[in-house]
Parts: sequence; C-alpha cells; structure tokens
Amino acid sequence: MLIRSRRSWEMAERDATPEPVYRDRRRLVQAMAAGPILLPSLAGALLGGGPARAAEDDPSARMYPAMRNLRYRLDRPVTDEKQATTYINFYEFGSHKSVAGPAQALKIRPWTVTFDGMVEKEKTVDIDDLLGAMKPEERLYRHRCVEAWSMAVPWTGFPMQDLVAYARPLSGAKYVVMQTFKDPAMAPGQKQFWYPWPYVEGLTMAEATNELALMGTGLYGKPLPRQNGAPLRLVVPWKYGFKSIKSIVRFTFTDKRPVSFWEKIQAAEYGFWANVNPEVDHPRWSQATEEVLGMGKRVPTLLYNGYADQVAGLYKGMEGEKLFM
Ligand SMILES: Nc1nc2c(c(=O)[nH]1)N[C@H]1C(S)=C(S)[C@@H](COP(=O)(O)O)O[C@H]1N2
Ligand SMILES: [Mo]
Repeated sequence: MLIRSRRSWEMAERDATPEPVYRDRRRLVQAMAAGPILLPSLAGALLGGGPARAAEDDPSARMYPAMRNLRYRLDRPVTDEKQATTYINFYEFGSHKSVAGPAQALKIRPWTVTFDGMVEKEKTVDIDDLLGAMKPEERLYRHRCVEAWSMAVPWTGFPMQDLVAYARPLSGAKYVVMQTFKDPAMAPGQKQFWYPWPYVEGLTMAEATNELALMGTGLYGKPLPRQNGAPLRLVVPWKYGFKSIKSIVRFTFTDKRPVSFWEKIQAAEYGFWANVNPEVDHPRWSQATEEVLGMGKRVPTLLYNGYADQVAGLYKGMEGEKLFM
C-alpha cells in the first residue's frame, strides 16, 4: 500500500475553532436571540466580544457562528484572521492592498438585492429577508489570487444553488451575471474613470449550481467585514480570486455570456473562465507556485486550486476554450 507522506504545508486545521466549541457558541447565541436568559454582561464575556460587538451595526450578527460543513477540508493551516482581513483587493476603495480602512465607508444597511433578466418574475429584496430565507453554514476553503498569493479561510454563507432556486430563472438562462454597488461618493476608487464600473462577474448556470459555489455572508464566524465584501459576495474557490465578486447588489440571468470587469480591462490576461491551473502562466508571471499569506513561503499551486474532483467535469469537451485565464 502506498502511504503518501505529508508535505510540510499539509497541516491539520489547527487554527480553526473545533466543531463542539462552535456548536456551543451557536447555542449560546441562539439562546440570547430567544430572550434575556443570560445577563448581557455575562453573555458578552462568554462570547469573547466577537458576535456581540458585530451586532451593534449588523442585524445579521445573530446568524453567527454557523455550523461547519465538515465536507470541506483544508491541506494547510487557516490563515490568520488579521492577515485575511487587512491584505485586501477591493478596487472600489483603491488599487492597493491597504483598503480595509477606506472600506469602512461602505454602507451595508439598508441593502437590497435585485434579481432580473430571464427570471419568472423580477424582484428586489432586502438583504435581511434574503438571509432569513437561506440556511447558513461554515466552510473552510482555499483562496488563490491571480497575483500568485493565497490564503485559507472559514467562510460562512449558503450554497449558490439555493440562491438560484430562490431567483427562479427561466429554463433558457445560461449565465448568471453579478454586479457590485456603484456609488463613487462612498467608494472613491470608482472615481477612477478608466475602470469600467461597476465591477461585474459571471458564471454559467452549471458553475453557479455546482456544490462548491458559495454565497459568502461571513468570515471567521462573524458577519463579513466590509473590506471582504459585506454584506453578500461570491466565493468560487476553484477560480482565481477576481471571479469572487464582492458586495453584490444584482443578479441578472441571461443567455449571453457577459464580459467581466477584468476582461474588459485586459482580455489577454483575465478571461471569463479563470480556472486555477499551475501549468498555464499569466502572460507576465508564472502560476506554478503561490505565496501562502502568513507562512512566508511558496507552495505548488494545484489544478482547479485542489478542487478538481468537484469541478473538472464542468469543463468536459470544452478544450477549445481558454479555461485557465
Ligand atoms: N467588487 C469587487 N470584488 C472583488 C475585487 C474588487 O476589487 N472589487 N477584487 C477581487 C480579487 S482580485 C480578489 S483576490 C478577492 C479578494 O477577496 P478578499 O479581499 O476577501 O481576500 O476579491 C475579488 N472581488
Ligand atoms: Mo485577486
């Protein structure tokens, strides 16, 4: 029998909160929501200030932490929360990594989400009504940016297939297009007129309903920080990070393939499919390895970012397409 030896970066999920701890915290949060069973000060102390603090400005805070779905496992440690919430790509607030501060200007309530295009009935819903109709869970996923850095984080969210079912697309719909808010007064990056605002991304219906496609609403057992794309973002871990669009306000169903934000800017470097592949280099750099944030070293990049079992079948018979950029 072949026993594969562990590579150094294949470590246990030691930084993630163990399941029983999560479950107990969740029960406590539910108890708090149900009524004044605990004195607020005691509850706050038991919760370590996390969800309680977030509750001050986020009405969805009581959803957290959600039960972890143990089907999704990591081959490396969970990235330090501080790192994952301060090393940020969010061009609406500036074209550099230190946009966590400026992104606090993002106003996340009221927030509405519109479903339109090829749907049975177009509708605009309040984010808290949408969240209330979904069942949150936590998943540990790898994340690989096209710039060749990566992290591994505990997202909270719900399967995108549940969102698609909620939207009720017509059978002729082939793609779902997602759009970020547009408000240059709030997000000064959007005053940079040479970018094609608003940020737009798209998936095929088969991709959107794949089990891995997640609508992210939380991170590290708390509501999503603004800089990470509150209150609703896409998480598609087998694709380069730019596909995982933040702060979504609209889902449009269509039979025409959309041209996404980065594809409009530079189609020779950023395509529609953007699946991770270590053997297909970016025109200006290699994609063979990646720097794992906080680990100070590079590891080999995996085909489909390690998710080939779940997604390779989506692309059978599509060899003519530029699937990997
Ligand atoms: N609206 C919007 N979504 C976006 C981006 C952006 O600039 N604007 N950057 C993308 C890129 S390049 C990456 S790597 C991820 C980063 O997500 P994170 O900051 O939560 O790690 O968000 C993606 N989604
Ligand atoms: Mo990225």
